[in-house]
Amino acid sequence: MDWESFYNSHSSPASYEIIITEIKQFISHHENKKIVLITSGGTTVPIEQNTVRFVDNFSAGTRGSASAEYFLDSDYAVIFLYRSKSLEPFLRHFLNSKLLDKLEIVNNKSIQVKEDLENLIPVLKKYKDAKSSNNIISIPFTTLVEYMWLLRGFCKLLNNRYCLIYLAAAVSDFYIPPNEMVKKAEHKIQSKDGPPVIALRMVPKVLMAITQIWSPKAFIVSFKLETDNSLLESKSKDALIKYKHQLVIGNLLHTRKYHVKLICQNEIEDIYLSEKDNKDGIEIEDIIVKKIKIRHEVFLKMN
Ligand code: 9Z3
Repeated sequence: MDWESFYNSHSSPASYEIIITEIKQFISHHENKKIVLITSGGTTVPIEQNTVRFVDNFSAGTRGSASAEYFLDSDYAVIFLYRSKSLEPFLRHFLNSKLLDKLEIVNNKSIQVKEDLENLIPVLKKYKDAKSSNNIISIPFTTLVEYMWLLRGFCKLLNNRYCLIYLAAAVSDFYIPPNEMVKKAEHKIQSKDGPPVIALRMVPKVLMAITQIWSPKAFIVSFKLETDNSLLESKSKDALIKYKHQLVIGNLLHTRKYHVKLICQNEIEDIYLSEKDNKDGIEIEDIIVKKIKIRHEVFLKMN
């Protein structure tokens, strides 16, 4: 199925028009600022109409949410399109610090911080600054179809060289077309009928539409996730040749927090996070975003 037929056969998510209006307003509010669209987390593909079960793509949302914080530090306005309940910028630090154990109830009336949370003050400050200056807008998705609609809608609004599109979400390559799903499973599939045979179809590659039709003026960064190191460079380069965008970030599932490859037409740059950096609390996304910022600036000068 091509991407046009995909959109024709799947209706837009609830509140789609309202969300698009919000994003339009956000973009016009930041007319003179660089804007980054970050996608984050994994998509789900329901296997039943009334969904109890679904096929999910792995991603905690660390890459996307951490990158969002560093793009804000680098003076970008951020559109954060993320999988509902995956990690969010700033909030992720609180989830990691056993927050509930550090709070106590006072006189059954209020909540007091029992232990030191001072290390989170800079995070909270940055969150408050980003909110009060309206520098970040977060939009959740759950299913592949919601993601596809929102991605297309946002990309069409971001056809500008000041915009950066950073596709960190883990998007399913496979799905079940709605007409096939209805026939098989209008209601929850019953186990007494034995194991269902489910035929998954290919999801159309929308990267071509982003780079060629929806946002050809933007600086576009895609991610390539592999588990086999011997495929990472070649598949990333294939993507660059096919989609003609600016950068692929290659990573392997098990080393993604410590090593990535920035792959463009004529060079490959390895980024490693040293053990010392890791101990000092430095995140690889900080390095990635600094490097991308420089490349985006060069792109702006050249265009
Ligand atoms: C990535 O490769 C991300 O870096 C991760 C981040 C999903 C590995 P976490 O959120 O993980 O920190 O837990 N994202 C892109 C994955 C993807 O589906 N890429 C497609 C592919 O590899 C191309 S669009 O074919």
